[in-house]
Amino acid sequence: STIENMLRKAIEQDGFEMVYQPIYHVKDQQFLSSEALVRLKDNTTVGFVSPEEFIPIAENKGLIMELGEIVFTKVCAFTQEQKLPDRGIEYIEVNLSGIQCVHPDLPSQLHQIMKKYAIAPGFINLEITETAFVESGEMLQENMLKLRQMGCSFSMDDFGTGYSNLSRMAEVVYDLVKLDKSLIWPCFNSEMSAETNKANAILENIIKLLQQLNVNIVAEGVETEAMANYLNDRGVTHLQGYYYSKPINEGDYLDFLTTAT
Ligand code: G
Ligand code: G
Ligand code: MN
Ligand code: NA
Repeated sequence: STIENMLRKAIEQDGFEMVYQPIYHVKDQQFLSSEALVRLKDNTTVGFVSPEEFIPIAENKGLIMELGEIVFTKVCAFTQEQKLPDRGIEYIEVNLSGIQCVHPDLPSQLHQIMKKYAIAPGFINLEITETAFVESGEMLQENMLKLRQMGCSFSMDDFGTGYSNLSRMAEVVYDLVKLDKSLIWPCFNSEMSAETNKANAILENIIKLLQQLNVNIVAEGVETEAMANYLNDRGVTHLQGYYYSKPINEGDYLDFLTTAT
């Protein structure tokens, strides 16, 4: 496909760029973390191809480990060059796809890159989708254990979208759960319907459940002040979304950090 060709070319010719979406820490009232998201430059349109399109192709064509290496190297190089920990940033969240999570080379790949750029593993939070957590077997457990022993932390991403296998919530270890926007947005329909009321009941009780599991919660897709207030009132600890900032390039992220708060 054309996307496959673009991917292969980008892997050879440094055709990727990372963007960062700041995450608001309610208790500290500051943007102490961010999510790193990869962008594939599209030279034909001056725009970008969405990762929703090219990540699945990278996975199917056996390119995802190479892409993951590029992504992680960019995050670590940026962190070192710009001394993000000295700017108060506590950690950066990096997405891992299902195939990366269960690849036997993952822990050593990440370890080598962190070592090369002198990044403390505690600075790295790995986002694994709910579905991968639930489907995965021993390889994921082994990889996570190794990475956790190094000092990395974990987020369960897209919570509420896959098979929320609640019985496994007790077995797997994670530091943060990211509430998907599809759990949040239906609570903010303009007309108050029975559906809105149910969506509210679901969200409120999921928040309570996660609080009882003693896990921090990141709400995704926070687009309005009303959403931010609602989540804040219910004790959600971390807020992420366009209300605060879109994912922004390195330069804009540095500007954001100096002007925000
Ligand atoms: O904002 P955005 O369109 O970037 O994200 C779309 C999807 O692509 C998200 O679900 C996200 O998990 C995935 N994604 C974005 N960046 C990366 C990355 O660096 N690695 C992997 N594996 N997935 C990513
Ligand atoms: O699957 P994951 O949670 O990693 O993907 C994050 C995706 O959500 C990215 O595509 C990112 O650009 C997008 N995103 C982040 N904040 C918002 C928001 O407030 N509104 C919308 N519509 N998308 C958002
Ligand atoms: Mn994510
Ligand atoms: Na994701």
